[in-house]
Amino acid sequence: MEDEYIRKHHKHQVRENQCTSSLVKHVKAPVHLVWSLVRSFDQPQKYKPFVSECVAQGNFEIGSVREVNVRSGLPATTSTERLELLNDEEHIFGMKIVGGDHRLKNYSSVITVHPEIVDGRPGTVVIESFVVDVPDGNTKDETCYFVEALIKCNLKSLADVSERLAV
Ligand code: A9S
Repeated sequence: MEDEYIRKHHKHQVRENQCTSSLVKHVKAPVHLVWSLVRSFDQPQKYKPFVSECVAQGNFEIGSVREVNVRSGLPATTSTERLELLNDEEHIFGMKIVGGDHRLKNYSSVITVHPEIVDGRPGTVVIESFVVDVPDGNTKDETCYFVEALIKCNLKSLADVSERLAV
């Protein structure tokens, strides 16, 4: 079932020096609640554990830019990110990282959320895909592993926050 969504919404143009992957997370909370967290371009810290604060210009138009400050202990302190997609009908969120003191060049990600029924209760399937340059000195596998680990943390936290709100 998710494969259909991945084929439809998570196709990225991947160049030779880039890596791409997609991750799926099943959340025991209704889709409107999960979407309300995912779509908050100006407040990624609502669920992203590595974000300490965020300042966003513009109000959710495509092209709006946010300055993300990242918690200490990570290989970065800031990330400048641009809103690429925000579709409240189909629940599609897309962003590109356009700056920052980190090594993720040409990073682009798409998150889609889809309703599902789990044990007779409203649930949500979250799919997140990305494409990013492989930094000099790293392999595709290392880069994919690094980014997938971070996204897994983000999706775990999104599920925890959503399920806590859904009680
Ligand atoms: O925030 C996201 O949606 C995804 C990622 C991969 C963000 C990664 C990150 O914020 C760190 C967690 C600080 C790791 C950036 C931009 C660079 C890193 O090296």
